[in-house]
Amino acid sequence: MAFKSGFVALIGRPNVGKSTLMNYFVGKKISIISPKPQTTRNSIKGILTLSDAQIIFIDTPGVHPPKNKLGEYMVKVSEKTLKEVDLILYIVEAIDNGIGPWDEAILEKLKEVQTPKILVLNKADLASKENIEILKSLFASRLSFEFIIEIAAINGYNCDVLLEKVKQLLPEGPKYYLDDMTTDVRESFIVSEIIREKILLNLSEEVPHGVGVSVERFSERKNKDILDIEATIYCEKESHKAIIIGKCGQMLKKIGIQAREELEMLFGIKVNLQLWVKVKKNWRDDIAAMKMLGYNL
Ligand code: GDP
Ligand code: MG
Ligand code: K
Repeated sequence: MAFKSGFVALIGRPNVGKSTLMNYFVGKKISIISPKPQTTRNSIKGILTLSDAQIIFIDTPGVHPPKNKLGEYMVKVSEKTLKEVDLILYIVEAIDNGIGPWDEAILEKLKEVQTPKILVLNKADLASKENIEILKSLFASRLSFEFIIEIAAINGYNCDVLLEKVKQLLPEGPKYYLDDMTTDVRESFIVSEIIREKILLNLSEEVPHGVGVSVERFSERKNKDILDIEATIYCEKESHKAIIIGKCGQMLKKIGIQAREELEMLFGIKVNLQLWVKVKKNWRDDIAAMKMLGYNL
């Protein structure tokens, strides 16, 4: 069978379980890739590579749509994205009793695009069979879906069935991302480059050249809209360490604030950034150290 691949947009109002579903499919491989400006800004991609398919999930429009701001969310669910992806997973809650204003707005938007759509009734673990059937026919009467399926992203119920449907609807295509190109490398590289840039911006030239940044932690806090990032700035001399830290830690604080602001814009989520400074002589000559510092050798 031919290899299939494609981009799948996850849409739905806040808290329906978009991130939980993407995490279920992609697990630890979840990635936040440097967005191309204009197009996929703030969208989070999770890449699932299987033997016969590669599925790139896009949690659109951002990791965390502004809560209770329907208008803003709908503006960000760009028609362009919905038209460009290969498949739309529209997620609602199986416990819903009817179609609320968020879903009315989403349905309106979806009417305008020809992209194949699957309606996913998530949180089936909390819903009655009757309610699931009522919702299925209610939504089917409003819009045509390729499939309608109930799942529970929290425990994986029916998720394998959903995955099969997704694969079925994807076009034949190439592997857009290499298997072994772990996306963690990409995201930590982006983070280290941003921190390095802020060091360069704030310090005289001789210090930044001897500086490398290693990202030790990059994780989204469970059920919170916060990304925890911990990184160590390596430099070659004690005197450089003192300069980077600055008087009473002022310089490091400034670098940290600037880096954090940029990371928050990039990832579209609040960032808790912790920075350390360590001396490691001749780190640039040391391949192992380079790898540790995020250079993909
Ligand atoms: P998002 O805003 O659409 O990304 O929603 P999240 O993935 O952040 O999930 C919102 C909340 O719903 C979290 O507390 C999840 O643990 C919970 N949740 C997600 N999927 C399920 C499910 O299948 N069953 C139950 N009971 N809870 C779920
Ligand atoms: Mg989410
Ligand atoms: K979260």
